[in-house]
Amino acid sequence: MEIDRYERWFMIATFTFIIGAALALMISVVGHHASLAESAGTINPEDVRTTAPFDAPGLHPSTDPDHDYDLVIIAQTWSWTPEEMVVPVGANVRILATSVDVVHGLKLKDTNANVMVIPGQISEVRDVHFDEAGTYWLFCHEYCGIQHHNMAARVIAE
Ligand SMILES: [Cu+2]
Repeated sequence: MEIDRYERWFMIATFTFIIGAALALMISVVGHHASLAESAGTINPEDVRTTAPFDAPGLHPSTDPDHDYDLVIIAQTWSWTPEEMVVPVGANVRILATSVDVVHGLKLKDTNANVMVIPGQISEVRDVHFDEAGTYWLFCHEYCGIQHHNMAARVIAE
């Protein structure tokens, strides 16, 4: 069977791209510990501020044996509570987040934390590491209204 030269190159390029994408996915999962967020339960959005652990947002010793700390975060239009958090460098942190109003998105720059924050749901991100001292910006990545672009907080590793 005769295959046209350009068609052959196109097939090779397509095959190479697919293999490359599969390799990139494997490197993300194995090398960088990328994983889907796990369901950590439900919560009544109206009772968030009086329900543990969200009645005390911020950094606490973890209740999970695999983690050093729990970072408890509440999302609301258009801010995060707390707006500034301090974590020890090198700590293995579990993030627990929920929303009291609309759907938000939690993206902690330079970490693996990237999760939807949905009213009624508790979002959990496991194995968040702060290997270098500095400021890690926390952004909302789900459009949530006119001040969405100002919805930021920071985690300071020191
Ligand atoms: Cu937003």
